[in-house]
Order: sequence, then C-alpha cells, then structure tokens
Amino acid sequence: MKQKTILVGVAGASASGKSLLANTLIEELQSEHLCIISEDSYYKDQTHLTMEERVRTNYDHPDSMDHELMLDHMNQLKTGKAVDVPIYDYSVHNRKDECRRVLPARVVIIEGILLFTRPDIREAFDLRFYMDTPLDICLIRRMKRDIVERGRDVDSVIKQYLETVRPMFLQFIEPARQHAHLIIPHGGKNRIAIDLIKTKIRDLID
Ligand code: UZR
Ligand code: MG
Repeated sequence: MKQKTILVGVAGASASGKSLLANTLIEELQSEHLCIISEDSYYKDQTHLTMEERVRTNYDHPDSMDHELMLDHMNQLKTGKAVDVPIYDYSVHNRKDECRRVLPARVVIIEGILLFTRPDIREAFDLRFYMDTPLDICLIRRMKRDIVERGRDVDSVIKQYLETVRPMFLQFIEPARQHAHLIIPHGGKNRIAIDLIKTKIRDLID
C-alpha cells in the first residue's frame, strides 16, 4: 500500500532540544499536515508497581519503553490510520487512563531519546535527525526543567543523572547517532538547521 504518512524521528540526549526543535517546526510550518508524538508517551504501563518500585525503574534504558506499541502505531500511521497514543504522567511515573487520538497527518514527527536504538524502529523512519547538544548544556537544561516542570529537587536530578541518564546516554543514545541522516549541533534553536529541515518537510508535504 502507498505510504500516506512520512515519519520523522528526532533523537538525542535528554534535554538536548528535541521537543523544542519539533515544536518549532510545527509552529513555523503552521500546517494541519503535521503533528508530533513524544516517545515518552510510550513508557510502559506501571500500574502494577508501587510508587517505590516506579522510582527505581531505569527510564533511560530501552526496556522501559513499550516500543512494540510505538512501532505498531508507526505502521498504522504510515497506512493512513489514526492511533490512540497513551498520555504519560511524570509525577506518578505512569500512563494516564485516557489517550490522545492522533490522526494520520502528512508528516508525523516523533521525538525521543531511544528512537534509533532498535533497527526495526529506526528503519521505519523516513528521516532521522540527531540533536548533538553538549552534555553539560543538557544537564543544565534538565536541572531547570525537571525542577520546574516535573516536580523534582536538585539532589534527585543529580542522583538520577549519575545513576541512569549519563550511563545510558553513553551506552545507547550516543552510539545510535551514527544512524541519523542529519546531525544537528547547537540544540533546538539552530536556525540554519530549522530552515533546512522546513524546506525538506515542505517538499514532502507537497
Ligand atoms: P526527555 N523520566 C523520568 O524522569 N521519569 C519518568 O517517569 C519517565 C521518564 C525521564 C527519563 C529520561 N529518565 O531521561 C527523560 N530518567 O525522562 C526523557 N532518569 O525525557 O527526552 O524529554 O528528556
Ligand atoms: Mg522532551
């Protein structure tokens, strides 16, 4: 069957500017042909775990993701079908009960840390971008974001960073950079990169 939806993957370290890049593209292209899905939506259901157990989950390891469901959704979107994407709640480390219906736009951007670690998933993307933001910049941004938006304190951010975020970045995320079509330095505000990607996406929409 003819592919109806083009899938764009934006990967890179936590707080490297993936969401910012994806949102900037959506805003500037102002097209109903475009939508974003976050890989975070596919963190596994943890209803069966206690809060203590959930805190111990390694959220930077590929096993924490329901990648089967994500791949299934990617394939559904490609053939023009709508999907019901789970909504993730960071404050309780679990999926919410309700889902978000995503209609098969002409272009769907998926952003997330572990998108390119699995061959079948990365091959399902038509375009693969990797945000190559220096880790110290990511840590500063992550510190601010997690405290303001995800209800953490400085000590817990540092602990998580040293225990999982950094080691999993080195083990899984960074090595997957080689699979990107384009490597983007300087984060989500890289004007030249944004303009080039916009041109390519407009090309695909027409
Ligand atoms: P982005 N994460 C949490 O901290 N808690 C959760 O319940 C689920 C995810 C973090 C995760 C990862 N890891 O680094 C980050 N940790 O969310 C990915 N530790 O989100 O790509 O927006 O930074
Ligand atoms: Mg994000």
